[in-house]
Amino acid sequence: MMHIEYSKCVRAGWIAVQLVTILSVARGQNAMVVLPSDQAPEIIKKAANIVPSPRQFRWQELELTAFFHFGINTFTDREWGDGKEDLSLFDPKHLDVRQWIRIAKEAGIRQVILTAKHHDGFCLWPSKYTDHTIAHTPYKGGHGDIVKEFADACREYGMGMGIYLSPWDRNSPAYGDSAKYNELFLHWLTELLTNYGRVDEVWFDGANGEGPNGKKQVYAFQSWYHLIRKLQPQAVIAIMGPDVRWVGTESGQGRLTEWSVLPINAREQESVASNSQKDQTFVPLGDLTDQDLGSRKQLMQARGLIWYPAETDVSIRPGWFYHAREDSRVRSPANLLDLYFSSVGRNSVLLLNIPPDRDGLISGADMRSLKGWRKDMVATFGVNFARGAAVRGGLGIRWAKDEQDRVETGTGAMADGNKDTYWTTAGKDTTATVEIGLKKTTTFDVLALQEEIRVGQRIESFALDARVRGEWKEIASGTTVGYKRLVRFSPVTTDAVRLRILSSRLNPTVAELGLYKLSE
Ligand code: FUL
Ligand code: CA
Repeated sequence: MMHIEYSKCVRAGWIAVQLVTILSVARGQNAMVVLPSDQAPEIIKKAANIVPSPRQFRWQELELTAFFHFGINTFTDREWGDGKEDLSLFDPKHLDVRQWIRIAKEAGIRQVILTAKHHDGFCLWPSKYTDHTIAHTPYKGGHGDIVKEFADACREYGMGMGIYLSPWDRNSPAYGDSAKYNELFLHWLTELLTNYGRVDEVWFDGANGEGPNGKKQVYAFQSWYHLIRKLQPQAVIAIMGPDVRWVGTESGQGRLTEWSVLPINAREQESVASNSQKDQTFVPLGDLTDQDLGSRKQLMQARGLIWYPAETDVSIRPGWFYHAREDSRVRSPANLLDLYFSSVGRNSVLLLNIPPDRDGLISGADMRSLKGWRKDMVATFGVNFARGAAVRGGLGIRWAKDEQDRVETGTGAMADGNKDTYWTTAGKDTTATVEIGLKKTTTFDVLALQEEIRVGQRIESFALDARVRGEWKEIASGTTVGYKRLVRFSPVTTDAVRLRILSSRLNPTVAELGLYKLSE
């Protein structure tokens, strides 16, 4: 998949120089300015208080999202179309979008994204602004609208709805005439964001394969973001956008240390300060494919800090589009479970691509894998052996939007099955040792930790011990937690564990601690 490799590089390099706009800075907490006079402790404290915007938080909690790559490439057997395809090839005879959504839903997926237009410029909706659309295909005699079918099915199944709209366009004659194309792009966005109901995610790809002699198009991202905020304010703008960042690889492997708070290099620091309630433009420091994006060392170089969480996009097959030759190379249920551990379990959201075939259906192999995966997920995470445990040390709090409305709930908040209650240290302690008495002796091999990220991401290092024959024995450890951290280890049988928080940026929180047993 050489072109996928290529797109990766392009996207990574592009992000490094891309300006990210921070719109609607929520009371200075979704983004903060670092002053030249701020010393290390002040910078760390600021980082520990940066929180997700409501739209970012909603997205983070979804955990599992899916991509449907479907378009003219499905019929030409290609990954990147050149925009010159014969549209009479597009003829999915048994297309059933409800089947896609039902299968995704049964797999535990909560939001889905459709490639409304890929790099070939072919629109799955009958846009008024180009002829290169579904209206010029045999599908439903030219009266089809797959974006509409998709939106309707999402609504029917209570599924979040997202749109992928490729900035790179190999068909549009306007492409390369920057002002003209940017205008056109606004028309496409307006159609997609006004005619189909609620949209929850807009995904802008960074891929651009134009060679040295190719057309040079400068994208007017700022105006696109403004339009999205105006038409669908709840939608997160992902990848080439300010709300969600690319994890930096298409392997499905997130970083073992993943910070959602990143340093940025404000273009003009004074203007950030004076415009903190308005739209502001920031430059993320460095390359977003780097291993270390948010450590203390990185933060020291920051002129600003933002909440910019990672999304892990990966395909269930080698390619993004369906190819019959890959039917035997669909990821197994065990492999999908591994993906869950290496994405969601590493403070990221999983975006799993499931490409419909030429009939317009999710094919059998993919369906079977997804079913098997779901079964394993339920078997593993159905019962939390720590639920209702006695937690010794610290205190418990019910999260409230307004700081003054916080209510103490008792330390059991750490494992009460409620993500709105959390455990924290008394006072300003940044380390802690907490004994957790289980209700009965059990065998488990997975630790799940979740921070209350609505107060910030803070934990830098932790370990878990089990009491075995009267002695504490370390069984798991890790660095960052964030929204969720999963650690697997050899099965342990005990009735008591001890969580040691070894380092954090401010008093740490644990919204939920889970102990699980992988299914055999
Ligand atoms: C890449 C694109 O070039 C691929 O075709 C695919 O859409 C993937 C999700 O992003 O950059
Ligand atoms: Ca809780």
